[in-house]
Amino acid sequence: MVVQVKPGSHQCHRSMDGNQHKVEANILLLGAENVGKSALTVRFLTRRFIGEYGDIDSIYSHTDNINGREISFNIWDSLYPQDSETTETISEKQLQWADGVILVYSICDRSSFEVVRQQVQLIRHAGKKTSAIAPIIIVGNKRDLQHRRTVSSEEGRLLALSKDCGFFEISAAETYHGVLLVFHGLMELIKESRALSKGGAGIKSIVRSMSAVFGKKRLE
Ligand SMILES: Nc1nc2c(ncn2[C@@H]2O[C@H](COP(=O)(O)OP(=O)(O)OP(=O)(O)O)[C@@H](O)[C@H]2O)c(=O)[nH]1
Ligand SMILES: [Mg+2]
Repeated sequence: MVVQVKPGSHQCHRSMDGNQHKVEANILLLGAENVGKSALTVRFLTRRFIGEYGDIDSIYSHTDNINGREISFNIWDSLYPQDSETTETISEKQLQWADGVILVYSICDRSSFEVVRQQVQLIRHAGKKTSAIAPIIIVGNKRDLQHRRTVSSEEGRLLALSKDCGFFEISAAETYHGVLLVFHGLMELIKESRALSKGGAGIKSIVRSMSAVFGKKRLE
């Protein structure tokens, strides 16, 4: 599975970074219903796949150690709005809260891919107005269900490329490792984005450095 990343210039509104300090970030999970947002969240928090998750809209806190550094994740596992009269599928509050976004679709649910296409557009559009561009990773989940696939890897990768997002195809049901790469990958993008907005470095140099970090990877 291919990873292609490019960070934006999101504003940092918390303390952090610097080698000695704890790094903290707010990560928002979006996407249509039933795509595995809760499965990804619970996998990351507990390393387990429990199968059924219920309709929960919650924010979880989780501290991890990456390369000897304490990293604090606040994870908002959202619900896709069921109200058919609502055209806004992402609230302003969610966008203001998020330092980075994980957009999830199921590789065997074409309509969920279209939801991600709309949501990435909404986020980029909102970012243009505020000049705060949150890093995004697009995730094609349920990779174990190859026989029911309706969205090709290429389509997912191309959407991500065209919108300057990272991209992973994973199975939250089958492996913890892929889920870990998604969250850690997004944290890297958030840190780079903060460094960019602090230091005013050229975006191209950051893109190059991120390509060096991620390049093209294969899972499993
Ligand atoms: N085969 C397979 N099933 C999965 C995978 N991830 C999640 N599921 C299943 O898909 C269903 C929906 O998963 P959830 O994590 O609840 O999805 P969600 O996006 O949080 O759904 P809502 O909260 O209702 O919007 C559940 O039955 C999960 O067991 C996966 O990687 N592979
Ligand atoms: Mg859920």
